[in-house]
Amino acid sequence: MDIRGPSGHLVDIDQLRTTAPSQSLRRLSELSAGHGGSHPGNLDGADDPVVYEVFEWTTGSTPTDLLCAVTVLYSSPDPEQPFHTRGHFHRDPDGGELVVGLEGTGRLELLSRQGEVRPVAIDPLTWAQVPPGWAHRVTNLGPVPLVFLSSCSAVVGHDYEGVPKEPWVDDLLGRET
Ligand code: S6P
Ligand code: ZN
Repeated sequence: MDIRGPSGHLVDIDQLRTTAPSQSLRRLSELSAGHGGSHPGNLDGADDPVVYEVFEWTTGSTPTDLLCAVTVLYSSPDPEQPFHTRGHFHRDPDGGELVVGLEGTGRLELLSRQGEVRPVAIDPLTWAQVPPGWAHRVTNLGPVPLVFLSSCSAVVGHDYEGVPKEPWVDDLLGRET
């Protein structure tokens, strides 16, 4: 069974922009430390390109409600400096997360409070788990947008304090694993 739509993609980004109730994006300048800040635009030719867009749905706002998010992480024009999401801890120390790759390839990166880093490959229709208490970000290691779905408690909360902006993984090493 082929579950791709008429465009040949699992995910229709234009439709997400039309239908998702909550939407946000991050530009290169907001993520600067690991990105150098001098890439050509990848989305609209701007000097400060969109690195990723996030589309979110929630079932409510209690601890038993769920958050579902689709992130579209664009491909960097410089393979030496792949695009990644900012990365965060959850404010709820018991709040884990499920990550499912939809399109493209890359890496989920887990970072403990003690500085341990665990890379996990992200491929289409593969899943990975963020254990409670670990910071997490995703890096796009391919030539096309990396689209992934995340699911966690709706009230898990995002904590960006103490999360380094610099790369957590040596990307040349990361691609060999
Ligand atoms: C939510 C989940 C994702 C990220 C999104 C953007 O818990 O981990 O939806 O929010 O990928 O990442 P960041 O680090 O900018 O929040
Ligand atoms: Zn998260």
